[in-house]
Amino acid sequence: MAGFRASDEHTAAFERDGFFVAPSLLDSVEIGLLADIARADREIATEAYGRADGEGGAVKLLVRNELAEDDIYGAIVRSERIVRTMQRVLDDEVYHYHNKMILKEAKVGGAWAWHQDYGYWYDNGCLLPDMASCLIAVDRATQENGCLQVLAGSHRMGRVNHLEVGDQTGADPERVEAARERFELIHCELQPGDGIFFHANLLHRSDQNHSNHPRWAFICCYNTRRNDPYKESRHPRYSPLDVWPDERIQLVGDAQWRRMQDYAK
Ligand SMILES: O=C(O)CCC(=O)C(=O)O
Repeated sequence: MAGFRASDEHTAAFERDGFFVAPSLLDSVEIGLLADIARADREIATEAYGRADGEGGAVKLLVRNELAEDDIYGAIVRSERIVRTMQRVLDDEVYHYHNKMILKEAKVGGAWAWHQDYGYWYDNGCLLPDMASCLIAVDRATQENGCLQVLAGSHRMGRVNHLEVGDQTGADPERVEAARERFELIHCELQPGDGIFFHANLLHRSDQNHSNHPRWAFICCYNTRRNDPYKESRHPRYSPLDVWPDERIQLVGDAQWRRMQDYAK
């Protein structure tokens, strides 16, 4: 679905369920480039860090606040198909809040505790939960390798208190237990390139990966202009986001991959 654009049905699903899946958000060439580049990316290999999951494992990730002009990550974050969709579902101009690569490795990949992203971002000076993320499956995501799980409609609960779970911050377990009785649990099984757009108050989690298959995902997080944080924090305040044509994902990705191969010679 190169050139994906959100429809009224997508907007309605986002309002009702707090998320929707966009199959083939990145086409096979684009996701192939992202997977090759990310797996050969020295910064990811050396800088990704672990956070204990409270279940004896650790999640591994690399968060980036800055966007480069010449890499595939920046081209995806700026792509019209994602930015225009975010603007539509959040009903405002959006800017890049940060992006992250989730490295859920085969056999050892850690779990994510139930949480809302706004549970983390609330303390960053964001007054409104008018924020959202787009998760793109780098690898096939299944129940076996710890795909994303969501409680459909739980974003309407508003912000839930968050407490420490291992090195992570998790939503109040009593509230989560009650929410599980009322909101449908969906396992978001995805093919490489599929995307999920989800609201910052949607409760979500994922299991440890005991399978032989890695489950990496790239997540682009956006804030709205009207929700410019009132104070400095670890993620940026508003600055205009340059929106790029969708075709630049492949153009920039191809060039980056060629540079990486030349460098490796
Ligand atoms: O990839 C996952 O399983 C979840 C990641 C997540 O929830 C997050 O980064 O906030």
